[in-house]
Amino acid sequence: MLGTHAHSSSLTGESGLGKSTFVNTLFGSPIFEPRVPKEPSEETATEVTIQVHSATVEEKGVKLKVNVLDAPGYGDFINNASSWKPVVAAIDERFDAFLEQERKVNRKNTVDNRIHACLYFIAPTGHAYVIVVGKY
Ligand SMILES: Nc1nc2c(ncn2[C@@H]2O[C@H](COP(=O)(O)OP(=O)(O)O)[C@@H](O)[C@H]2O)c(=O)[nH]1
Ligand SMILES: [Mg+2]
Repeated sequence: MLGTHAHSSSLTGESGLGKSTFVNTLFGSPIFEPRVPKEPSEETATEVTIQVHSATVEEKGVKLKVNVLDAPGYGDFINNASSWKPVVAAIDERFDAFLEQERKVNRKNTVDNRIHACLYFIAPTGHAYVIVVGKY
């Protein structure tokens, strides 16, 4: 083993666009569990939450810790004007946490949880890209 590297991504887009499937295929690892249909009586979320899915993938002796931030609920409501806020907050928080560690005298055990890549999925249906984030 040559050491463990970490990579964090943020995954954003409406439900059912294939985000989880894409990430599982990209890393060749079941980072996201297969989708389980909801019971009709099950309560649906009323706000966007951030869920972190992690896995360690290994290729030719190099281990990579993959963290994927999912934002279930993004763009799924009638009013999606604030859907972007938890996503941006999660990116900012991780950046701030890294900066805080960089300011310390001892930076030996620095953990880098910053988001390295943001993937935004656009629905292939409809006539145009509906801007959820663009107005702010
Ligand atoms: N036809 C087709 N179906 C896909 C593709 N990617 C995902 N799916 C299906 O679309 C559904 C939603 O996928 P999922 O990855 O859970 O979407 P998410 O809600 O954006 O994470 C699942 O039933 C997948 O099997 C694709 O490239 N083509
Ligand atoms: Mg998903």
